[in-house]
Amino acid sequence: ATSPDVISPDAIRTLFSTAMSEMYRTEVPAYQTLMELVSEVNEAVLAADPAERRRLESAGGLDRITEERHGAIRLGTANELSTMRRLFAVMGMQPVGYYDLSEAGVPVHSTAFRPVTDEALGRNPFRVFTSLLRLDLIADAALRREAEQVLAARSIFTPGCLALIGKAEAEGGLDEGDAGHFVAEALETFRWHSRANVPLDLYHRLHDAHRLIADVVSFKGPHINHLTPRTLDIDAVQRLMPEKGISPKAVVEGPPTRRCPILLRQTSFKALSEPVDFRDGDVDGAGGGWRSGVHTARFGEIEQRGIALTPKGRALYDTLLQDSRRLVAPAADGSNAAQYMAALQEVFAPFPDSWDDIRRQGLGYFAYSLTEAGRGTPPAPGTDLETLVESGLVRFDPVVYEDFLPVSAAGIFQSNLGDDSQQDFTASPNQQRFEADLGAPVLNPFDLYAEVERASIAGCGAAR
Ligand code: OOG
Ligand code: NI
Repeated sequence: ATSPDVISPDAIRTLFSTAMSEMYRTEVPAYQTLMELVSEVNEAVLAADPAERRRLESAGGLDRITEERHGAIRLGTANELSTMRRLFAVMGMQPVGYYDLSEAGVPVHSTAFRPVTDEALGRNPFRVFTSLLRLDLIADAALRREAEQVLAARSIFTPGCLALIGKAEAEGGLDEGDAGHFVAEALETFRWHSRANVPLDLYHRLHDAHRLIADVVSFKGPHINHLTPRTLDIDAVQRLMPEKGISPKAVVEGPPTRRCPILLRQTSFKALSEPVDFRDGDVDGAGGGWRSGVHTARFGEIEQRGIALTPKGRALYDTLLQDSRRLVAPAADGSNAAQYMAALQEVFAPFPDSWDDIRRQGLGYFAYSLTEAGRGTPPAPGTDLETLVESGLVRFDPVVYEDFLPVSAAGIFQSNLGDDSQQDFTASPNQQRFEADLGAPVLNPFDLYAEVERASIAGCGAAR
């Protein structure tokens, strides 16, 4: 039974995302600089485009833009992943989508924990891209066993956090006091640790197998590796970053610049090299002392979100992206960045660039609502949707893409792992294994967008 004092999971999510942002700001000062730049650019965009400001205001999207951010973590074991699922559930975040990154040379597979209803997204869209390390892709069996032992011995959640997750499950939520404690305890899992869990020698061997393995295995917990604010003009932020002393990666991932933004565009700046103390002795700490070294893990990223595409739209996007990359493969050192961006722009020309064309061709999801005229003269239930749109009684707004893109994510990983870490793994998506480790199926993002569209049409009293 749900206790009467439980507060909304959305409120806990907001407490948590605020606390994470504060923590990251003090840990990574460049994040603060980036946040300031993004809010300047967003203000400028809205000042220059009053129509867009009004549209965002009326669609209820303006408030959330300054709040908006996502983060990312990388986990080591099935138990960590399934417990993380329970932790995020306390904050109303569900696993959505399956991303296989082995294909792109990164030995992980991932999901995004996020709110799933329109209402919850409107309150606070905070999400966490969560990857699980795939030790099965590591060739060296002895090293794999060593890594497994280190991971098996760590516990990334505080006892207090585990107790409160259990309490939330048993009582259908947390009251205000418990929610505050829960957020403080959960934050510990995401904190940076400047003392490694392993001796320097093992760190080097893990690092040689893949930098990502060292990042996951060597530490006490899955430090949050970036927090990403949302911008309304990613090209402007990319251009202005160097002026603020931040050097961005060479190319913006995702679709090209367009009038009608689709899916997700992302760029990041390089990870910081941070001092770390490694154990001097063996894994058990025998030997006593510490040796200093460095580790590169944490970075900054920005994103611009566009319309969620239908399976048909997404297939077109995937084809065009592949075509552009066949024409010009973006070099890790950025030497052909301009050619790549030009090729992208050119190859994407066939993708319609007006909301109405995107809608008519069934490429994107839209939310329908009654216009002022429509509210004045409510249409008879079951009136044909197109008729209502044509007669100006119903309007449509693009549904925002709330998820991630595997090729882009791989580009973000790569740019932060360093150019030396390009490695070939056999592509081996294994959603079944991922879901078994997660302890639940992942939700299908297309179903969620289709439901938003369907509900909006029903809300207008229209039929399709
Ligand atoms: C995650 C990289 C992917 C995104 O926004 O696509 C990502 C990671 O580096 O752990 O953050
Ligand atoms: Ni990210």
